[in-house]
Amino acid sequence: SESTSVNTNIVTLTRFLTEEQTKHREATGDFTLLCHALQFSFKAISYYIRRATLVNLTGLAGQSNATGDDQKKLDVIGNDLFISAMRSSGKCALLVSEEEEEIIYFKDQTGARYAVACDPIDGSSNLDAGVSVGTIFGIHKLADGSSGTKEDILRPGTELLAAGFTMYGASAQLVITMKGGTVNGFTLDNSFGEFILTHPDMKIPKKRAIYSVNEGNSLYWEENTKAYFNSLKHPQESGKPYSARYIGSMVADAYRTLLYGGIFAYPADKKSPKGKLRILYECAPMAMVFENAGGQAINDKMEPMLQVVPESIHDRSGIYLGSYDEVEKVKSFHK
Ligand code: P6P
Repeated sequence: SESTSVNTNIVTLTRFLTEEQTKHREATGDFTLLCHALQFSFKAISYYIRRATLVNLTGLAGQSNATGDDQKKLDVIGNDLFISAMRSSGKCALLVSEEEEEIIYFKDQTGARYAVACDPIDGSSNLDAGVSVGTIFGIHKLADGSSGTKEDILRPGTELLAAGFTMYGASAQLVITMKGGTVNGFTLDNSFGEFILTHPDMKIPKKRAIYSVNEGNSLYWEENTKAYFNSLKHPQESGKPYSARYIGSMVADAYRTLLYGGIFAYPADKKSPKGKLRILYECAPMAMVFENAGGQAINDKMEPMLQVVPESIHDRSGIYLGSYDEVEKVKSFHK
């Protein structure tokens, strides 16, 4: 028969999760079922985002969420979709959402062993402009004997079982990593509604002259932060200064940084002394992805982001996230 270039060894996310499960002999399959509910919510959110402009779902929903942002209709839909997917999985004991002031406890889920933190549509202020937004998530396992309390989610990122994000760009791109594992990228193939493994074992380049920060905050930065960013604007050994790339949607800025290398930063400053980005569903999940991809993530005190323990469910932190050598350069300015 003539040779065909068709790839018949297609690894779907479903198959990937099954293979992961077989690696853990003690696995009950609960984590796999939770991840299937997760992937359903990404497919559903992706569907609504693509239809938003058509069905005029953009614009304000007239409510405001936990963190005081104006809530857009899609935020509400994304949040509701995510909550119902977690509830129906039967495996989620409690959920922290950027859109919910308080923890959601699924008390009727007897035997549920997981606590999930998520930002259902991060970067949503960009939605009306058609800029890529995303869902960021982190999964913790309940402490032995716990039926699910706040203490089960106010944990350092080092204890995360899995974390990742889905960016709704030209196609839906899912990046997921498990504790001690590699980072794997999947692309949603709408023709048969499956996430296909397209970026196996992602590794972030060791360095790259790209920096990503909101320069509009520079008046409020600490002196050593200013000195660091100013140093990037002068010719480096290459003879050229760094390039600036800032989208203002963390998932999009993070995905580009993961693929191309460079540094993403949202430093704490005099305006936001604890930083802007939230630990549970922005900083910690992204830190786990970048660390497992060979990069680094630190806070303003130059401590590993994954060791930071949130004081409350919407607690914030400054963050530097990116290539290994680029984060080392940040540290050299903050001794
Ligand atoms: P700024 C979006 O609102 C978000 O939470 C992140 O997605 C993004 O990185 C950051 O805030 C952008 O903040 O102050 O630069 O607009």
